[in-house]
Amino acid sequence: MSSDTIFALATAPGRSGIAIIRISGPKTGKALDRLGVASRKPRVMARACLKDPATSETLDDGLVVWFEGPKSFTGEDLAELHVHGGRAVVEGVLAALNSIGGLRPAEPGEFTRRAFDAGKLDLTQAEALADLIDADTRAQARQALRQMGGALKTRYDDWRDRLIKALAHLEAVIDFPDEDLPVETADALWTSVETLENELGAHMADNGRGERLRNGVHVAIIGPPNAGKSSLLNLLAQRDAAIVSETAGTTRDVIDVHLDLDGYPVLIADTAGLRDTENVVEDEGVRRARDRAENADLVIALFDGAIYPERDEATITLIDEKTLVVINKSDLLDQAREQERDVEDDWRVTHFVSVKDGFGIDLLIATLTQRVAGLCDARAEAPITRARHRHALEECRDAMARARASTLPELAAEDLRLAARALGRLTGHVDVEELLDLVFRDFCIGK
Ligand SMILES: Nc1nc2c(ncn2[C@@H]2O[C@H](COP(=O)(O)OP(=O)(O)OP(=O)(O)O)[C@@H](O)[C@H]2O)c(=O)[nH]1
Ligand SMILES: [Mg+2]
Repeated sequence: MSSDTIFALATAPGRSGIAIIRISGPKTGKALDRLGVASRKPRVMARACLKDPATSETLDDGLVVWFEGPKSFTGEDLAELHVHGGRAVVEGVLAALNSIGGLRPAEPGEFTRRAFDAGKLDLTQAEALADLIDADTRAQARQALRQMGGALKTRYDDWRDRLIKALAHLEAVIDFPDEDLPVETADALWTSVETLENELGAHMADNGRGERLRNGVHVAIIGPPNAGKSSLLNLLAQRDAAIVSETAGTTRDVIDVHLDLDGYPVLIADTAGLRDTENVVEDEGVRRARDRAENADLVIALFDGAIYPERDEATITLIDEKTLVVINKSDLLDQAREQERDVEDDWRVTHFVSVKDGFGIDLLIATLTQRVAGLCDARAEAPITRARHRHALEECRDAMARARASTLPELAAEDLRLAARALGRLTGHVDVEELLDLVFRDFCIGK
């Protein structure tokens, strides 16, 4: 473990009421001495006048908390300086810390890395901490908090323990073929591997809920030109994100907007109206629109009510289970047309709306929210939140399947070892070095 003492601004840079500077490492106490901070009562905030070690000039009148290792986030001696969040104050204190021998600015994610090295958290918890800091919506924060509390760690550790136990049994069978091992040892071990495989399979068959909640649900608005797609996007975004005009073919690029639907993160895309065109730019827009529709979790197919019941074939062909069919401009539909809509069931119309007068919009948002929640709703248990987890779990499952199918016990043992190692990589138990950089790279300085 590194013996450097590190420091960094832990709060966002820029002006603020309060800024927090964190120091961690063996020289933390010395750093406090040099700043003129006397209090060493653990986990108690103390008022302190911070002085420049070189000039004794007052840098700030703030608060300091001292955490004596190992009872700290990093497991080392650690202090937090709560100072006034002006640029001059923060820079003054950071410069003062930098002037103290044995102290250096922290690398991105270094505090959390030290917490990991000290065994304060495993990799899934470190990732959850990053997710919590990045969480934009309540549901994302809830998921991150649950994972940070060890929901994934507990499960993966348990699986790994059971695999290692099965491996130990198998090795006993290999090493002592002539001993009087209970006959059921071999049977029991394979039953337990099969049970594990099933549990793993169930955990993986989560339809990507956790990853979706972490990344946001992708929704695409598609439809013929002039249907009001951009108007709908602007209404949902509550701002003029996309240009609206009566000219068909206005939107060319895909325009993405982030929405928070009842705590669920959504990335909604406005796209170019679908039509055949000679214009190369518009044609590229149409290609991108189709591409988005294909890759989206949910699609809103928006039709132009001004020409209803005439329908746009290009859009109709894209309708599938993930599509909400919406007719816009219902303000233009007369009574007769409204009755007609009841017969048109092959359209699979779910909503008539008018972006212009707001008709049906609340219901559309409610349906959208419900569908979004259904796609990423976290059940009580913790779902997989990253592709990294999924890859390791796949590797583990495949290795277990190979082990069970193997006719040579020695080969089966090797596969069980690989399976356990895959789980170990998830939590950071074995083979972690190359992974650590990957995981901590996403952190910013001060975490
Ligand atoms: N009457 C009526 N007009 C609407 C409604 N919604 C949109 N419009 C109008 O329809 C026209 C086209 O709207 P846009 O939002 O630009 O349509 P679009 O689907 O994005 O069109 P493209 O980008 O060309 O594919 C504009 O003049 C809007 O003001 C509505 O509910 N009722
Ligand atoms: Mg548009």
